[in-house]
Amino acid sequence: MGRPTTGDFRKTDGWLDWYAGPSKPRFVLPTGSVDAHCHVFGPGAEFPYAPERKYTPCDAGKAQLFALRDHLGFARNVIVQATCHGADNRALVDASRASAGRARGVATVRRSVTDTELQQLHDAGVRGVRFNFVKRLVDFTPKDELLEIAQRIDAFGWHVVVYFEAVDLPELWDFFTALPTTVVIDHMGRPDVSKPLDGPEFTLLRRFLREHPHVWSKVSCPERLSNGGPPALHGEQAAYRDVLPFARAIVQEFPDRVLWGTDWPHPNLKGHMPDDGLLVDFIPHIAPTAELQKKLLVDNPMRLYWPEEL
Ligand code: 0GY
Repeated sequence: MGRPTTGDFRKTDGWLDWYAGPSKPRFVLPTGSVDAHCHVFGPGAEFPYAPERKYTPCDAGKAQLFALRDHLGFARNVIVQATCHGADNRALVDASRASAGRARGVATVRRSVTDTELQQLHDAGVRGVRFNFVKRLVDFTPKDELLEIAQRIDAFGWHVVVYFEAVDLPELWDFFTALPTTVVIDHMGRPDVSKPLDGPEFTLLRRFLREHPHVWSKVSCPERLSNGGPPALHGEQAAYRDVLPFARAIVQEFPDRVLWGTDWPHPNLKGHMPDDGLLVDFIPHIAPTAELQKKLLVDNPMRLYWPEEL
């Protein structure tokens, strides 16, 4: 896959580059599996990073993403606009167009977006917008603006992906339930996995999912949520063990509303950069049966991103 570069931009201090030369997973992905959460970064020389960004990543372009897809055994990608590109979706659109129909996208748009621009994004494969509430990543956007965007994109049949920290769910609850579209929660709403599974925060997330059938969750990012170290071996039971019960609980209770993604190239990771092959080997620990694996990796993402093929 080659080594990451920085282009003309100076990477954020301490930025970890993605893992070059990932291993081959032991877990054989079901045919037609979708990596439903990944990003492209630039390359900055071609698709400059946004002036309002909170970090400058290493370049991580479409060719490297598609090489990883093939190496791991995925058939398709859902490319999620990363905050370092702001509302400039050109890198995402370029990657999606180059994928020959094997990628769809989740964009970031502002209130000023026109219907023509939304149609162009749709034609390029965009099927959702992302609202980000993680304060270290974005500036505040008023909720009435976001609601207006949600109403506009609902007309295109898109959904809203939301990224927030677990402690903020109570404050965001009413806003999320007012959204007219399907709502997809990134990374299980970032639970603090040092707290008990049946503690108030995660119980609230489960209640939120239980009471709102239009809400889905990604069960991705064990490497981001874990307080333990990386797995040393393929299929090692202990890998990210503290995250396991959280992800498994969501998959088991809401098997038709869960998605999984690598999160490549893993923005803002501290401590270690995961080998994506080992990350794939985490999947059977959270979705232990072939039926659950097929829902998580094929049926659910196809329903959301390629419904015309079902
Ligand atoms: C993720 C997580 C992060 C970053 C972004 O768009 C982004 O910048 O999503 C993070 O820093 O937690 O989903 O990739």
